[in-house]
Amino acid sequence: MKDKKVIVAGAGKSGLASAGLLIRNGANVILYDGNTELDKEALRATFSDSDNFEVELGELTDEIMEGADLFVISPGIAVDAPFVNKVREKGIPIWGEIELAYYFNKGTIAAITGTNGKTTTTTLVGEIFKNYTDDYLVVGNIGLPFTRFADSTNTNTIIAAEISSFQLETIHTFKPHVSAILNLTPDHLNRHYTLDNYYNAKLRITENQTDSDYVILNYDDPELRERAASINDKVRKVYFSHEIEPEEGAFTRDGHIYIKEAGDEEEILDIDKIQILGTHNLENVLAAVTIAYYMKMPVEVIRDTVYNFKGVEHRIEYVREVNGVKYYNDSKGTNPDAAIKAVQAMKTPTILIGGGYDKDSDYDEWVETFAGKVYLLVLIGATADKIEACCKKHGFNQIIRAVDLRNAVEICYERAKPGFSVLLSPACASWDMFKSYEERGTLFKVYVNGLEEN
Ligand code: UMA
Repeated sequence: MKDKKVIVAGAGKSGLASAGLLIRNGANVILYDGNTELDKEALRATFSDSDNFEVELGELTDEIMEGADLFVISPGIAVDAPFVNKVREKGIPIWGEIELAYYFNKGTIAAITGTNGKTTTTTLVGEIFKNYTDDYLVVGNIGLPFTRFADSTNTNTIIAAEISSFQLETIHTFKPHVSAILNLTPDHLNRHYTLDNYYNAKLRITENQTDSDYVILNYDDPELRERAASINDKVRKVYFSHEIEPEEGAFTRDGHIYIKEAGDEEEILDIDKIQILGTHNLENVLAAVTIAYYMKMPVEVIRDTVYNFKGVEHRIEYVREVNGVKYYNDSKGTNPDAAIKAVQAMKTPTILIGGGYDKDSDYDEWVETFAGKVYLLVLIGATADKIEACCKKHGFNQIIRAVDLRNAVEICYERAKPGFSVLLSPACASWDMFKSYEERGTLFKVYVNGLEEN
């Protein structure tokens, strides 16, 4: 990368980390962002000690692109955005942020994708790594760009990487030693247009793997099971399941998780001792255990870590009890499928806060889970009309509109009876009202923590 002219597109977390990595390694970097409202000087000041760093906002002109050797794209930028097409037409190579990180990486990667459960599984795998060695990383879509750390890895580093479909669209040589696809359900249709495109992007996690690598697959996901046939047949396929006992991989029997490898079975742990709840979390544990096992983690480390694991922030996270009502933050329920799992995990009548940014999702199945569970739906955000229409179609009429999240929490506080639960699980992304689902969940917790007991 020394003395190369590299344009880094997107001045978010990924772009800033990529720019830093490139600057550290001698490239001449132009950080580009389409948003003219950003503070150019503040961005410039991020790397104030570098002479090889410029910031450009607004239009990506021919002048900026002149002589560029590489274009590094952030995951949030659509690969068919008009300015990206211009870059492509000019023949400038386009690498995703993950590809750039991989170029510098020396460690062994366990890469995890899927529609849901990625963050929980990646976090748990990361915890297992942490309990085994100091030389580990947890990176990727989880919120810590891989490019931030890629050039500090060595051949002993083990890396748990959460990888989104957006990130996989722009890989070229990225090759995890162990990859995992947790499930395939509809999401992000506004970006990928078709389910085929979306699922194929996810399957790309395996495209450079060879016969010394593994892909861990959820046998119980019918869509994934069918599409697994199209995976590059060099890579070794390993399944996890709580429905059958696969020939190679993890399964449940008599309340325990086992792994079978080359005909040998090993008992890994007792399911009763897992603290995170719900079938989806059992799947996440099965996935994490299998990934860790094939990353050669000792079984005792895997077992102890799982037993101590309490879950992830914003994922059916218990916040507090007020007036006999339990409040849960599931801001990470950013699509109907994830939100269905949260509704199903509730054990009491529930007031649900839903709605947000429109990703062209279909809400029917989500609304169908409300019967007998959701007492009231409080709607916020851009999708409120669409969700309300869908609810009415399914005969669910217990709906109140809130002006914002604070107001939604107030409505829940007034309406919830002792013994109820209040669940923020929007089934939508947050980007219409918040910077991220983290901001949405954090604000929810602030409002809930401000409620008074009476
Ligand atoms: N931008 C442009 N032109 C465009 C679109 C965006 O210039 O056409 C600019 C924006 O003005 C903005 C920047 O790009 O300044 C944002 O880039 P980004 O959206 O890639 O955001 P990052 O902060 O780099 O965050 C990304 C991931 N975001 C997305 O995929 C949308 C984060 O995943 C990830 O944690 C982070 O990199 C670190 O790897 C978030 C996410 O929502 C959590 N992911 C989706 C999901 O989980 O469902 C896939």
